[in-house]
Amino acid sequence: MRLFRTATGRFVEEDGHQYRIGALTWDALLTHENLEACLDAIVEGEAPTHEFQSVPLLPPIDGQEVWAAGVTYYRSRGARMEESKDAGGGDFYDRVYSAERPELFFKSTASRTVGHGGKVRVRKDANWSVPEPELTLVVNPRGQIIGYTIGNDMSSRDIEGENPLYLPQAKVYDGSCALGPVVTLAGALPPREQVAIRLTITRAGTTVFEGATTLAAMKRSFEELVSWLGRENSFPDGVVLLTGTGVVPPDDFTLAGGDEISIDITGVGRLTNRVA
Ligand code: DO4
Ligand code: MG
Repeated sequence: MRLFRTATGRFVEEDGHQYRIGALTWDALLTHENLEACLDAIVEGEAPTHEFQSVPLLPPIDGQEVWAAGVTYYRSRGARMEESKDAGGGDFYDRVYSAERPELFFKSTASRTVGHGGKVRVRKDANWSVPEPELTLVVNPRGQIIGYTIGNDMSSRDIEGENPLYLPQAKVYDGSCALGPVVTLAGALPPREQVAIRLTITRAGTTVFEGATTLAAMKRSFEELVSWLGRENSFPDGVVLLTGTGVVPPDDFTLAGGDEISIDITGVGRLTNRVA
């Protein structure tokens, strides 16, 4: 089952048919006591709709905060250590990779986040910018993972590399996050070792970077990340959590205006955005 948030309302999809969710807002769905039963009742009680076809998709968040985990893959640890070695920051990334407490940071709000087909941005005061393709957990206020979507944690590597204390500026700015296209409900995601995450960047029709990993390479469990995030923090409307990147373009790569970024995740779909 998949959930869609669109410009004309919310839809649930089952077996290739879409059904309009009339009465419930996005926040009501994400905080629902029994989301699966509620969606089953809609699928069984309503006729499928065709009005869904050409409706623009919105990012799958409304009142939810967006958080992110970092250095959850060995590849990310190595890339951060390299980019911050001149600033003496390398050791911190090595330590957080194997520490019990994960790196968790506030990433975005709904107003800074774009959906499938929206434009992401690079900072004007950065000269080394990359996308980060990340499986993203959709979590209800009770800390239960109710679904999965795709996240792009846009990052300014020169700013974060200059000083780890600049992380919020490297990570949080207008257009710094893309989410979507849909939410695949929990239970519909294949086993971790079968879930591939692929990043493709094209410039003027030519592929300039392609790379992939699988969830099997992630060091931490989803439950572990959610449990740390929920320590001393409550999320009345639920929260979405990007789980870190295992795909990093080479150090001489930086995004340019007009680049097209596509992220494919097995069982979730493809999120595509252009750089403004
Ligand atoms: O520690 C810096 C950010 C790490 C990150 O965003 C990632 O590993 O995905
Ligand atoms: Mg990241």
